[in-house]
Amino acid sequence: MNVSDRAYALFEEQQRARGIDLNQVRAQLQALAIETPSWGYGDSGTRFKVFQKEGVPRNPYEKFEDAAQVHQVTGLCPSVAIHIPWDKVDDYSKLKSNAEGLGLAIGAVNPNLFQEDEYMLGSVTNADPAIRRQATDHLLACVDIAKEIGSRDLSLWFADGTNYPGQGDIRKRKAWMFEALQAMYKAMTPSMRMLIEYKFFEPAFYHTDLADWGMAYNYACKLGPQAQVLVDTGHHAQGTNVEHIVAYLIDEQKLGGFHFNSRKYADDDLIVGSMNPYELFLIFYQIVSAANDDEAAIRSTVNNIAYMIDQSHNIEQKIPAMIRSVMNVQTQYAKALLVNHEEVAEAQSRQDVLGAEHAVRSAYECDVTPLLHAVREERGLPLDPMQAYLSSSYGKDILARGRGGASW
Ligand code: AFD
Ligand code: MN
Ligand code: MN
Repeated sequence: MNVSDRAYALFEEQQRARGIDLNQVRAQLQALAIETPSWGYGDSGTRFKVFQKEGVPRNPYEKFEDAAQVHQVTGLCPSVAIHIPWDKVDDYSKLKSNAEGLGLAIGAVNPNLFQEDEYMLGSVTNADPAIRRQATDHLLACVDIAKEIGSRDLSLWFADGTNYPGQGDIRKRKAWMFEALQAMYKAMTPSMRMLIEYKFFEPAFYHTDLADWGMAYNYACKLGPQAQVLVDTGHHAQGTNVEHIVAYLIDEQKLGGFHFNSRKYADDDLIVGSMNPYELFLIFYQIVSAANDDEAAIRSTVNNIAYMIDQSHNIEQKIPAMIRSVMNVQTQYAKALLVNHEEVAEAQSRQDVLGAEHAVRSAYECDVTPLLHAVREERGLPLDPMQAYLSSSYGKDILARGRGGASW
């Protein structure tokens, strides 16, 4: 037995003692897929400056090439989300077949309604009907793109909001938002989903038209079963119990997807799991526990959650930052799969507060390295994806692209 086999055998024994069957855990880990965003590979910055880096993709095709590197070493990222018009191309079927050639699929289509000058005072909520029409037409154009490339999910985030009391009519804007969403919803095919994202601040600071999960949930309910809520982990006030929101939305069959990132103060582009890995673990604990629910509809909600990264890295190397991010997600998911739910339930029924807390925390405290190695080995993936990427020549080769690549 070599070292890694010995480590795995020991791990398996420890988990057996905790009542965990690793065969099931391994199958669940093999099924994990995390979408990466095309905009995470381009140049980005703060609101003060977009930094131009050497080697950044110059077009959507090159963004997919970089994304393929992340998938190649991690085996976790078979699809890439696109942002329109940032990833606008003449021929979407060509973009699709190119992606397929790289072993990738095009994932969620993200309409962009915050780039044009017209949208300064709002897009779908603008007081000018012509601007609202323009914004709605863009949403409809994105449905057509999704049809052409066979994407299931349309992810919607709006920069709409106001900076001053009285600047806009909040109730009118609410109705206008619904009108636009409804027009889009009606244009979708039965297999498509609309994922509605919320954010309580930025770029508007007095009010945001879609400020929290309750507003997103309300629109999703009014629209119908193909509309669900997207939880961007960085879009909450400090101290918000995100896993509670997750559990609640799953229970209402309204959780459609995640944008993973980490938010320290106001920015949400930091690497997921870098600052608060326990929160990420607790989010997955809720998901894993719902995955075992008696009700089929709850299980199906969980099985259809779209896991996506939403990060644009400014000071990090872009491809390694994406690798780090998806590995952090995989690690916390692996730990959550080690929770013994019977032990938790028994402690809960005894009203044993510390016993229940221990049952959850003890899974987090397991070192899952041997498990992740085994899962990677099973698929012929490098045991250390980061090291595999860094020791390849890809990072150096792309420097030939020069500076001044695509930016958001
Ligand atoms: C911005 C928003 C939001 C959105 C993303 C892509 O904060 O997270 O998902 O752009 O549109 O980062
Ligand atoms: Mn987001
Ligand atoms: Mn964001």
